[in-house]
Amino acid sequence: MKKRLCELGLTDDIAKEFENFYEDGYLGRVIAEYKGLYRVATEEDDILAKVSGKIINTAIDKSSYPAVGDWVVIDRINRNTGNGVIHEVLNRRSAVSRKVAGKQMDQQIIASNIDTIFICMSANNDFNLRRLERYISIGWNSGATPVILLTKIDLCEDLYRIEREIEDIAIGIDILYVSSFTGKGIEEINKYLIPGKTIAVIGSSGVGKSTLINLLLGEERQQVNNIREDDHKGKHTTTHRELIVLKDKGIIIDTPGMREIQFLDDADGIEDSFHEIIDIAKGCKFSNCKHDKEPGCAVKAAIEAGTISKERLQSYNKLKREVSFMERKVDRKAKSESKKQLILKNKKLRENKKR
Ligand SMILES: Nc1nc2c(ncn2[C@@H]2O[C@H](COP(=O)(O)OP(=O)(O)OP(=O)(O)O)[C@@H](O)[C@H]2O)c(=O)[nH]1
Ligand SMILES: [Mg+2]
Ligand SMILES: [Zn+2]
Repeated sequence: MKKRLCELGLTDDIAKEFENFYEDGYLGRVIAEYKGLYRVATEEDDILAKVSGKIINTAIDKSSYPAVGDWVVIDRINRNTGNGVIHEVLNRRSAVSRKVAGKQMDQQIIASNIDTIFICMSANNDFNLRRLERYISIGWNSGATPVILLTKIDLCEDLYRIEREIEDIAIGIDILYVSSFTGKGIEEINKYLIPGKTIAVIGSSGVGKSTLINLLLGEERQQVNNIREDDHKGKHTTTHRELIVLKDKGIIIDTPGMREIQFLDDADGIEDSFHEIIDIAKGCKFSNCKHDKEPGCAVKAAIEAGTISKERLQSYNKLKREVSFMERKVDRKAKSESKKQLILKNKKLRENKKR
């Protein structure tokens, strides 16, 4: 197999998909995304590329466009002749995505074909358990394995309390406690850095994602915020997603901090991150129990018994409400759009079959 593409995470599976379907074109991986332009790494070179007219014309939504981490078919492997053209996006094996509410509901791919997601949250005053729950549900949704990285532990005075709190909500997830400043916990990260495997680093702005990546890289490659901690609020230092190959340590994707407002999780992710509530709810008398005032509610009983916290249930209910609100909104939009999309989708399927 190709050496450089292997360093970029090429698997037999992807090589096979590429060979079965395409006779023209070359295989590459999207390593950065700018406005309307992508940087694609190929066996020979990194090329700037646009998407083909066909991709634009058959796009169903944002997620039909290439994203960082995607394996794509491109028309050249070196930059001898201007910008390249991306003709196809291979099936995504996994993807971190979020629903974005703009003019219309849209699915945005943050990073694709990833094996592990580092969910970063700082252990200082920004620590927020409810936000962490949201990130975890995005994590489970992706199809990759979420790992929690509690960052900046040098700034934390009561790590013990935070540890207890996280362990309660992050059932079945590895938790690492790190500081890029003191180097504490950084060793532990190594076991996740595996050649050919891709890690996406997500988390709010300013939690130290890029600082950590620079430390793992051993060079100051990613720009980090150098202003004093308190002045930094609200600014995004990393402005675009970028895939970086760590020598012999796999592949890592840096992302700009997400704004909370854009968290619109999928129902599935919520079910995964609150599975202890779902389990307990199986014991409720009514199958459609809202765990509010219904008699025979097992969840309420569990709260009284102290098995789960009241806040945890509130946060679960809140997320569920948001999701159903959004689904209704999307539903209305989808109805008017669905016919058009179905036609396009069928057309795309037919074209793929023909190849
Ligand atoms: N005390 C302390 N500060 C840190 C640590 N890691 C990063 N910082 C500081 O936190 C600030 C933000 O770090 P960045 O790496 O730019 O954060 P980011 O998550 O990449 O932020 P965005 O790119 O905006 O999403 C910088 O001032 C860093 O110096 C740490 O382990 N301890
Ligand atoms: Mg950054
Ligand atoms: Zn109930």
